[in-house]
Amino acid sequence: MPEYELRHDWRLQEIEALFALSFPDLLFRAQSTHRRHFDPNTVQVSSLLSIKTGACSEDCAYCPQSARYDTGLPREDLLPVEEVIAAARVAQEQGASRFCMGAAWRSPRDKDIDRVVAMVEGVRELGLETCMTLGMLSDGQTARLKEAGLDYYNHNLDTSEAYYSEIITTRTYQDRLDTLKRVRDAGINVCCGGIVGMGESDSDRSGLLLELANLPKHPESVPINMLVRMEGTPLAGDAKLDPLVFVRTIAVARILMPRSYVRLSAGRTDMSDEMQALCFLAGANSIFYGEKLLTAANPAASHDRQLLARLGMRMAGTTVEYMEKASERRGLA
Ligand code: SAM
Ligand code: DTB
Ligand code: SF4
Repeated sequence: MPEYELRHDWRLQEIEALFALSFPDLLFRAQSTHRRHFDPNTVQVSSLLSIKTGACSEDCAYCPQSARYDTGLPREDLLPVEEVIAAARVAQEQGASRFCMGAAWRSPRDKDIDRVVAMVEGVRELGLETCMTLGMLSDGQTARLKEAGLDYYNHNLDTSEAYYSEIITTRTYQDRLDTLKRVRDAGINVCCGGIVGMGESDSDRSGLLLELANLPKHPESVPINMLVRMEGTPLAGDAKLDPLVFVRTIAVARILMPRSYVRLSAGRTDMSDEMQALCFLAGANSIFYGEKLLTAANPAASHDRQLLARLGMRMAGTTVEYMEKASERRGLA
């Protein structure tokens, strides 16, 4: 692979220039990059479960789980481990290869970690990859999660540093970067991306991708979420982003982070099949799969299977190597 492809020294103007390419030029470049590193017809699928819902102390303007907004969302305490394992089993039967568990916390309390660790161990035992998103972590917590065998930790930068304070005031951009560093240093794979369609400028979208691409190591997984305008949140009435700008954002992410999985994440219920096909062409190679994200709707699993079939694409199975490890753990090898 040419060295220039894994850069960590991007300048904002260069990224803005990629966004400014003609749509055919941008998509051709993104698809060419994609093909050098991935099978362009395969999509990794992850399923999500909210393991603790609502009543969150933070003020993220997009989020229905913040205690500050009246969104009518029922709150739920940390789920029992068996309930989480049962949901993971269903996701696996539907074809998911990774199970992502999300909690509406600013950061977990140490006393929550024992149960969270049991969830990671139980889901791994099924032969699924594991991902958690629990907010900010301490060094001790990342060590516990690593020891439990957590594969990925999701913690998003959400937007550019410049626009961040318009969206969240209860924790800083630097707090997020600090957690990402702890996760990376603990040897857990990083899942980090953001949200577009929150009223940010073109330059903010470039700024978000600049931060991601210039991290010391590219995140293994980069979720690009389209804002889901949730009733009762400050952003509920925001104008819809031009779908072609969303596709461009995916394409630029693919060019900047050639070896990362770029996930076409939240917001797919508002996207046509054709728009999603364009996102795959632009280099997206991962989706959230299953009827629900954390609290918002997601396309039906059967619809996604049909869409991939219509496109002649397929879901990536859990890697053989991973399945072998799982059966070894279960003493079946
Ligand atoms: N509380 C933890 C945190 O904030 O890190 C973990 C869960 S939080 C819901 C995970 C991510 O979901 C957020 O960082 C944000 O990027 C995404 N998200 C939340 N609400 C969203 C919405 N309405 N539309 C799109 N993405 C959303
Ligand atoms: C991510 O980037 N998107 C997912 C996952 N990481 C945790 C969450 C999307 C949440 C959409 C709104 C909801 O379901 O509440
Ligand atoms: Fe809480 Fe996470 Fe929602 Fe922010 S995004 S309000 S931290 S659940």
